[in-house]
Amino acid sequence: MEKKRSFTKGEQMNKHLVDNSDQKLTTNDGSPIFDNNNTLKAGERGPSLQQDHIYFDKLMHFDRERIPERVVHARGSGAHGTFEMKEDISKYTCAQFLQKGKKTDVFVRFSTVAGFKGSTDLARDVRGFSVKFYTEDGNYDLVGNNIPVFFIQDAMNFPDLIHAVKPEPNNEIPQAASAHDTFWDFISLMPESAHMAMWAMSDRAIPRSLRMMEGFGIHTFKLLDKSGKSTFVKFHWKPKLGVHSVAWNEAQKLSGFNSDYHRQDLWENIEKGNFPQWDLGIQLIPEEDELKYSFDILDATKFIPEEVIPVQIVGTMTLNRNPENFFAETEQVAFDPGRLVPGIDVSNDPLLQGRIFSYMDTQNYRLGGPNFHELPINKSSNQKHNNQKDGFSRMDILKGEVSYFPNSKASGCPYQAMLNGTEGYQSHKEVVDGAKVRQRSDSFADHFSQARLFYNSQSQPEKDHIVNAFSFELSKVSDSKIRERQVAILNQIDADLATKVGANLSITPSKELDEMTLKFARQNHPNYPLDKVKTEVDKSEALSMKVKKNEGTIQTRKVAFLVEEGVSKKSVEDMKKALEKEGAEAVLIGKKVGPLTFLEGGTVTIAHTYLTDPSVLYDAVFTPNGKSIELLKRNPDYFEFIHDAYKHCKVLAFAKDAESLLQKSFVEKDNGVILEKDSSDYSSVFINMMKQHRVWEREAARKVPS
Ligand code: HDD
Repeated sequence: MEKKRSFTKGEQMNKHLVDNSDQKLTTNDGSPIFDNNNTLKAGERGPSLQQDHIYFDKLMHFDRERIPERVVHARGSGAHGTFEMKEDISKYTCAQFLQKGKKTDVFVRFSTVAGFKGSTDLARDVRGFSVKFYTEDGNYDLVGNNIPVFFIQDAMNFPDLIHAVKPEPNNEIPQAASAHDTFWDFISLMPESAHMAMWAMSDRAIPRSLRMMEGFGIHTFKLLDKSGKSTFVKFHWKPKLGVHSVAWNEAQKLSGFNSDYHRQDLWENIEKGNFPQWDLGIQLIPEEDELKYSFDILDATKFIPEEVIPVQIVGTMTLNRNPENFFAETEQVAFDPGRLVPGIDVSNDPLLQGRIFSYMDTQNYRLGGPNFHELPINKSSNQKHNNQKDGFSRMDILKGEVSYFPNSKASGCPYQAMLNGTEGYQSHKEVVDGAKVRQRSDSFADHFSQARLFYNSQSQPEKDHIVNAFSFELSKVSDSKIRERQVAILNQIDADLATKVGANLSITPSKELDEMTLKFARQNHPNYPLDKVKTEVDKSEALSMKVKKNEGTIQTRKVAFLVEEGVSKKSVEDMKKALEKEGAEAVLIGKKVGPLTFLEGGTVTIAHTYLTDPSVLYDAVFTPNGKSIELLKRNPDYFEFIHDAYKHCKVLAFAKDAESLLQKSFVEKDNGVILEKDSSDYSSVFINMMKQHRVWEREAARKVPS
């Protein structure tokens, strides 16, 4: 039987759209409302009446508007898009949506982990990266993060990890931050989290944009071919715009100036047609190689270096449509790593196995019962058919008297695939043989080699940022024992790292792990620490975010043009044209909103000012020529703007007349300060420097904190 999708996800959802334009106001039951301002009263000044069904209808709904926020990943932003499979991997999987040329609708939700629903986007935190594929065989959810490893190895520890990182239970402080005692208490007692802690303290945890972060399925999954043969697989999402971060000082300021920074950036770019794209990459591990590596592929605190198994790019995802309604779509979307389709199965990773229960359970609670999969955003784009019925808020109307199987009264329908000679979902027929134990495999006992590999693979500025991040976080820990315990863990990873962090905390790193850390580790591995493991590689280039020479793009980057009355139109236009040719955007920032007159005559409307738009909202800064320079000289906001940009290692360009402004500032000439007088084509020099993302050398040379 040919499988056909009857409609795309978008068309399916459009059937639920409600458009209020030109419509009469009604109650929830459609009864027209005469007056939406006044409750029903006994006389103009009299008491309200019990029979005011219109008021009750309105308030009853309002009183129940909130649903429980997600217990983790509460803060999120979503978008619709398409995934297109470009390579042939039919040898490994029969998953329909992974067949070459297939296009599949997707919904993606990005999130932070620890903060509440209304918390800042710029927290130092892991980012969630969840993709729901609406495939012809039902929904497949890839619920990953922007970091390829996790804090813990077994799902049993998950509630403890989350309790430790969330605000402390007595005073509910701090919000969306891991810099507090309980988090580091837990981490310093769980050496298995050392590797992930390194990633969380790296710039990966403060992305420049949701569009500029990688995604990882993290766990090892299984691809299954038609005959049931399994191949282990790791999934990667590689952003076309590169992987970029902000500076920590910038992140803190952004949280104040625009705590919706990432959400707005995603929304605005999709509205502008700058559709973000990621390539899907896979690492394949033949079944027979399961035990070949220095790490256990079932251990979610480990990744597979790309030098050991290359990432093959097989498809591309494009996000091209914003949700119509945040609550209906982004809030109600229900992800679950257990939503699997034929051709994909889970591995025995104990973290993944535990997730299968938790997501389904939490959606049932959060979305009020077992029919959450009938909500438009969660509904599969192929119609579901089964004998499940009833439950809160059931929307599907099951026809006929039959809701059981087997039956003869409905000719056995809905029938099992096998009865029709076709294949439905098949689990991998793995042979399992083992005693029932609550135990951790010693193949999970190496906690530091990959943390070291990660650190060794970072560029110097990235290493410095990791030192700064640990120093910041541990300085906020009040219990000195916890600080010492964590520095002892860092010493197992890298002595220089531990010494530098220790120096900022007045701690001499201990050579040995703390007794309490050892005690907890020995609960899982009685002979802990075990022999040191030799990793396959000492360094992996893919782990660094450093932009390679002659690579990088400035597409969708925002450049602030600092202008005043009398600015040269030519100077503005020339630079703007050069930037737009590369896909960047020029934004004029003035003292006040409204018209501004050019040197050459004519006006431009200023929509952004120093009041609303600080430097942290922009990737680079340009000061054009014109009479404006004299006014800028007397404007302290101008200097604050360029000083902040300079401090955050951004590229600054100055047209000829504007160079005189430098004398009044603390900006010193370096590779990232571009002067018109130095080059006949200074816009190209500016653009090329911007492609490097930041001038991180400035931190070391100038001692500017970022
Ligand atoms: Fe989880 C949400 C990612 C381990 C239990 N998780 C959630 C979301 C993401 C992740 C991206 C947000 C989904 C959305 O956008 O709606 N979680 C991960 C990753 C993990 C991981 C990458 C490890 C590799 N999670 C994990 C474990 C458990 C959970 C071990 C429990 C045993 N996660 C949940 C949850 C959440 C959730 C409680 C909260 C809201 C939700 O599920 O929908 O079930």
